[in-house]
Amino acid sequence: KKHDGDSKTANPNSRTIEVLQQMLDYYTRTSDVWRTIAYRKAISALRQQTTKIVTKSEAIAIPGIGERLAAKIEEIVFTNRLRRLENANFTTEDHILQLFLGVYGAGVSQASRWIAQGYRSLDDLRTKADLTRNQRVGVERYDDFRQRIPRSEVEAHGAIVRRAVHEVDADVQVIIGGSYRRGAANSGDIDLIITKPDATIEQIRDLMVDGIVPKLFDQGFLQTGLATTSRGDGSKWHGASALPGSAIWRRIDLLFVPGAEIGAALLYFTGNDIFNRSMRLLASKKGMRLNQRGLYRDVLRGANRVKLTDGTLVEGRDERRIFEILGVPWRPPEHRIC
Ligand code: DCP
Ligand code: MG
Ligand code: MN
Repeated sequence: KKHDGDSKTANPNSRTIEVLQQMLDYYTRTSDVWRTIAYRKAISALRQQTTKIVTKSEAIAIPGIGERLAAKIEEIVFTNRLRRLENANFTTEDHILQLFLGVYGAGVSQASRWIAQGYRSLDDLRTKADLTRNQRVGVERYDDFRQRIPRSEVEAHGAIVRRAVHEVDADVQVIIGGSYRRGAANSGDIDLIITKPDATIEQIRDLMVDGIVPKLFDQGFLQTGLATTSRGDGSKWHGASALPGSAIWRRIDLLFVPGAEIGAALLYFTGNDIFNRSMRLLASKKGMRLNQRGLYRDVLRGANRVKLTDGTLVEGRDERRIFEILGVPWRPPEHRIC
């Protein structure tokens, strides 16, 4: 019988797995897809072994473990560690990479480029790097944007925008989406869906961008706008806001949604992202297509499921109907966490 509950002592390869796991964590963080797959496979193969794998040739004999990983396994067993993990550069670079990944809008490629250019701290970035305006805001407001936003504060930001909107048009709705709508106790940013039953997206965007956004800047609520990285279709406004009397900037997204698409938009902007992916996949299996604008049928697909036509809109306005048509029992937002 195995040791009670302690899998570390139960598996003869537990130490090897532990070291490989640290490498896997690193490659996951750096989005190194191929190494991530190789390390996952090797770890799961090792977990199934009942004897301790010691040599490279023993390791290679196991399906799922290739030559280079086999060599690493042998090194771990004989030295009880992996040189690569203890390489000083590797460890510090990993920490710096994580630091730089925290800059709003910076992905792995940008963060790695800064490291390659010799930058080692946020101060380096601030004083020496050639930053875009977005990146500069991300660096200056690093600590602000990393903090979670309590639910009550998300509500307060929403209320300020709603008041400004209603002074101009009482029929425009401001709905707080994202993790807030899923019932989260705190959020990473504030997602506000701005919509009106019979309005087009142009009408809502004009109202917001020409009228409300400048007004909210004048009030001192909005602090800065942030350009979209993806090709913007004008349906969003990204920026930062702060409550009166607070020095902390929060990330805020204004999402402009025509009345005819509010159901699909609510579904999309409530998430979470994994839930959205599973709903889109389901739609595609049923020969339909779901996106943030609506549920469509008769989408013609060619080789490799490449979309050839947009298809006909089935439902856009009613969130519940989209569930019904897809044959999925209604899931309240709080239960859309995958
Ligand atoms: N979304 C998505 N896929 C993405 C990004 C976003 O489907 N790659 C959808 C689902 C999200 C919603 O948009 O719930 C809002 O995006 P956020 O990045 O603001 O994520 P959340 O609001 O869910 O979480 P957080 O509290 O971190 O803001
Ligand atoms: Mg959010
Ligand atoms: Mn958001």
